[in-house]
Amino acid sequence: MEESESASDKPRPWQSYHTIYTNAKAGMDGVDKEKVQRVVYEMSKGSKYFENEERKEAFIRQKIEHMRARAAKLSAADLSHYQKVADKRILELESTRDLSRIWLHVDMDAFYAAVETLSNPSLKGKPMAVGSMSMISTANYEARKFGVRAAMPGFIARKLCPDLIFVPTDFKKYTYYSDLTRKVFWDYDPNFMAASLDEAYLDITKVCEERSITGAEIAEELRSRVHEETGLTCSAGVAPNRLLAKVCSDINKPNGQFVLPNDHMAVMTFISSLPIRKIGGIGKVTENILKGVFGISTCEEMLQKGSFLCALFSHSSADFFLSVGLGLGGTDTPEARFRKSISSERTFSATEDAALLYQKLADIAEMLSADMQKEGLSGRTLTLKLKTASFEVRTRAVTLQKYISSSDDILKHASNLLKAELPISLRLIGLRVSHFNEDKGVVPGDPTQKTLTTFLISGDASRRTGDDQRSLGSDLSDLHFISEKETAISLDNNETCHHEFGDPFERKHLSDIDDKNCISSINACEMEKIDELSSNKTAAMVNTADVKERTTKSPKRDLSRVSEDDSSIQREPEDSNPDRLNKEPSTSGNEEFFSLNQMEMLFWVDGYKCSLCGAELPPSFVEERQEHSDFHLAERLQKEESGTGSSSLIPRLRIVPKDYSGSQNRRKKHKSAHLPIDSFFTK
Ligand code: TTP
Ligand code: MG
Repeated sequence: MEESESASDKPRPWQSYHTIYTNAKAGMDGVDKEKVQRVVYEMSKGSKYFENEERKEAFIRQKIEHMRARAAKLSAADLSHYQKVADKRILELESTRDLSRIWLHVDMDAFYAAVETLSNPSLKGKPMAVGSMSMISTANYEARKFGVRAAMPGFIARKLCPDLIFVPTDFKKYTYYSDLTRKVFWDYDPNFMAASLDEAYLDITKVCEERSITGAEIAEELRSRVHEETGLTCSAGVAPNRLLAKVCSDINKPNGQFVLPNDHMAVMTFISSLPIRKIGGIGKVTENILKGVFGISTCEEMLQKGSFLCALFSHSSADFFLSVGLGLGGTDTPEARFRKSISSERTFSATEDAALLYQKLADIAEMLSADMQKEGLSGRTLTLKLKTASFEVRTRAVTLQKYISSSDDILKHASNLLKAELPISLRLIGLRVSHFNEDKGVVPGDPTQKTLTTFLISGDASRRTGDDQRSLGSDLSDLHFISEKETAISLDNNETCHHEFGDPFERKHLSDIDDKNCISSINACEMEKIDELSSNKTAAMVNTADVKERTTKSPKRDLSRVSEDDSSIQREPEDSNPDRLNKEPSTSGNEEFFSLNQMEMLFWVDGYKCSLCGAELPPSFVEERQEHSDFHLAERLQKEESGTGSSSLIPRLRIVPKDYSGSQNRRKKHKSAHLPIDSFFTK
């Protein structure tokens, strides 16, 4: 009956209701998109979530109109000028093309779901999702046929697929299997870059050369070795750069691979018809704007519309778009990316003897200081890396007001960072200094995020009960200027590779504009030059005094006040990113400001764990993360207003199949605390 209704001539309001849920992931090609749209529409209609989605849609429409008007105002002379600018830039970018490296991107298939199926083979062939009725982390390929996908509320998924089996998340298991895959990756590239638990970038140039073997052969071999070691399948993409390798790994999912040869023609042909949405960093909003304003649907069209892009977007955004049009992407090796920092680390047998740990720290500080002095370096950001006895990698950082290089200074600040972690059993300690004195970093400001900021802050850490919600950490995720460097955070052994080097070609070109009515954020608007000005004017700033007061409720948050002379907020500047939406006013007197970066850190504990429900979403899942925080806020507002949480958006039941009821307690502890609505808004 539902089907026939959708086929009738009745108005179909859901057709213009686009959420992340209707964006296909691998395995969803044959899905009835309209049906998914309708179910999502009907299930959320009238809810706060729905209202927010509508506001976001309206905002995008307004944005498109606004940009169209600006584009229409460009005179022939303007366009001819910008055409020259674009042509020049295209030539410059083209000259940076490096076809000498072979990159492999590997991504596990339906990772969490596949791991769960390994431990319970009875799930095989049945539609299942990992997560709960409120949110699912992923779905297996059987469930995807129904339109069920990651980051979708479980009750919507269940509506789409009534037989859907829910399995609670078990991060320990995923980490265990992730470690097994990483051991395999290591054999092909010891400097591999892990982007999340289930994906990694490997520079396989050397191994291909050494073994006189093609990228395709390495991909085959690596995939079968991963399968042997784990029983899980993965997919791989091989290409001349990381951006393309990632696109390629999705092409033949699941359990497949796609190779794009290191050949200029092949790259251009590949890119010519590639939909822009396939590119990491181009999400729904960017896609809508590019399509709606300039009619750009494929990567190649970025080049054709170069004059408009150069006229209307900031330099770095225009560069990114033109690079996409040329099929360029990051090719540098991890070693090269270390140039912006200097580090030293030591592995030892696991110990929890604090005195011993301090001694090791002192040795490392000594070595690091010697290296820095050899190179005449001093830096402002100090990062402590720890690997626990159970192989969990954590990083904690502090940005200081003065540059340091002496072992005494390094040790003093490093000790403070370590102290906050004790007691702890460690097998590795590392120290890194970055933000060197020749850097001209400007820390990002807080563009108009009053509402969301306060919401995130009020997601009170002291109420959280997840396993390791230790601190704000050093994690550098800034949803709005995410570059590849941030994609590893503390999930992996190799995470330090990612932190300090902006990769202009893998930046997520997203930003938030939070107009007062919009619960959450809208992406992509940072791209527009005009917004840089307007949002500066309206930037809402949150006094950290207030925040500090709240954070002191949680002893685990003390890292935000490491010492008197430290800047109280953990941040690492992104000097490589010239496209700041807001230049933060210098922090004079007692005034300090929260940037989006810090907001992100507050919401995403350790850079990847949701502070409200414990779901783990690394920064590479930009859209999913945004959707997730939107969802929580809508959920809370909804509950507040309805008193009982009676809306269709808020599931009252948590359905977990009997077999898994044992794990229910574990999930319960992730349930969010409910705060009064006032706490979400700055009065
Ligand atoms: P993905 O690689 O995006 O998804 P997947 O591995 O489940 O499926 P496939 O790659 O075959 O398309 O994400 C990896 C894991 O990250 C996923 O299994 C669960 C987790 N995750 C979330 O928790 N929330 C999310 O929104 C997404 C997208 C992933
Ligand atoms: Mg995957």
